[in-house]
Amino acid sequence: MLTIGFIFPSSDYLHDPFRGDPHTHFQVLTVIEYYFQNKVELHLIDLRGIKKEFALYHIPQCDVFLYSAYTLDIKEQLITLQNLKYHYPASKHIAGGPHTSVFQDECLKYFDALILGECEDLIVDVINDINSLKLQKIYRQITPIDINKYPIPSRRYLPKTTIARKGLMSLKSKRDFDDIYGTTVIFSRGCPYQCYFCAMPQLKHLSSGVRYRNPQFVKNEIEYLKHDYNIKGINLLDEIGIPLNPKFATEYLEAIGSTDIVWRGQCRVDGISADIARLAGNSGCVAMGLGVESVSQRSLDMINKNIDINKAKETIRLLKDNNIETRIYMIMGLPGEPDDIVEKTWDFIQETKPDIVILSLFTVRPGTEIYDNFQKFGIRKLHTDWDKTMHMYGRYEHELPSLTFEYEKNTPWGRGFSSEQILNNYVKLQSRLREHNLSSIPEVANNNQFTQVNH
Ligand code: B12
Repeated sequence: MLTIGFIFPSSDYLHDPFRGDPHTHFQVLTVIEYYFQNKVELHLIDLRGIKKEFALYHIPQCDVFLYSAYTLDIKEQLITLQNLKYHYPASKHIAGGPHTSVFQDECLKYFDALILGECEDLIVDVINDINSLKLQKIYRQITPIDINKYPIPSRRYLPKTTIARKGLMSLKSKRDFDDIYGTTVIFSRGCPYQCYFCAMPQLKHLSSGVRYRNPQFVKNEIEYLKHDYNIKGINLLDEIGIPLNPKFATEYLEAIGSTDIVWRGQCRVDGISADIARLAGNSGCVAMGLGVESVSQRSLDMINKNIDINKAKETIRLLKDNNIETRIYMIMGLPGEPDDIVEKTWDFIQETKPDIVILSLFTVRPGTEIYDNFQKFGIRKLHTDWDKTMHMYGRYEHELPSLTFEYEKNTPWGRGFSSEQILNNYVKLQSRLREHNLSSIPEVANNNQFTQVNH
């Protein structure tokens, strides 16, 4: 029998790594089990909360180790891999995920094989090739798979206590959901947009467009979570939580609504009409995060966000009108920002009155258009210390933000901000948000109920 262990890294840069769940792992392990049943023994090796120096002591011996490589974790993942190779020299180490797609040659120096793109079909070849000692270096899926064809991603690879958690559904305005058990779900793959600051477009060479689970699948997965885990609330991790096509969005929201659950999610500002906002509220949506990103239309245009700032204002109002707690995601340090970005952002916040503002620092990640062509965006220099590509600060009491890039003095839009100025703007705005009880960052370390899973 082949023993396979899928590693989830410590994620120690997160204030609470249990705000999210390892969905890639649930999906991949479920698919392997679906094909190979009792011919494999599967482990989800969850290293969250474990100090990096002790992680190795928690990893069982396996024939094959799997890794989903994210840029922020790559250093830790490679240290784990090297330690495991030392102890289990015959073991095979296979990686997929965003970082491997961007740095294929580099990753092949360490991993025995890479899976690029979706793996539901390829994983069968990979395991068969391991069994017949014919493992190849690269497996690539270039056509999108049908995500409704496979079983519901099973949560049984982790303890029940890890899946059903309190605090995930907490709201700012009322305490009604503090004590209910919640978990996270993801019902879609991909995104049809090409935002220049987002790592997705590069991955889209491998699978384009956005695909959702069908409404019946969505309903079945929620019923499974209710039945097996006593889940009463869910947090949708999809990038576009409400599908953009109004007809499909209606069926989709009705499916969620029919399960009588409360839910929260995140979405673009442009998919929300008055009807959709009403339907979302009626289907149990209690909170929504909106990717506003910037109040500067020039910055929005430069990052190819494809939204009009006036639509952002309208969407905030539509959600609030339907009693949906509205959180907005904002970024400081984007190309194209005017000198008075802090004041302009503050004016926008006062005008639109979101419930919470989740403020991040701009981070240039590999796999993005800005990373590939940074000069076009007025950037003089990029740093490649991947450990520093965390975009939220202030969750640890004494943490000092830093940037991974520097603008030119003279940029295509005029004078570029120095790194110091950007950090000052960020800290100034963050402090003002805190003073007005609008920040997602808790004042007191243990009061973390509003902290988000951030992207
Ligand atoms: C849900 C999600 C999360 C979840 C779950 C992550 C997980 N590891 O399962 C949580 C909330 C935990 C999370 C956290 C973070 N995330 Co996230 N996340 C996503 C999101 C929205 C969907 C990923 C997902 O689960 N999809 C569903 C699964 C089934 O699909 P999949 O991941 O694409 O995997 C399929 C294939 O790619 C392949 N595959 C992938 N890896 C592997 C590995 C092996 C061995 C095999 C065989 C196959 C395989 O098989 C799967 C089935 O086909 C993506 C954006 C996106 N839409 O892809 C961002 C994204 C992956 N996240 C990102 C980031 C930056 C983070 C954080 C670092 C954010 C932060 N600072 O807090 C943390 C990292 C935490 C961690 N250590 O994992 C970036 C990664 C960029 C990069 N270059 O690394 C993305 C691309 C968002 C973005 N637009 O920038 N994330």
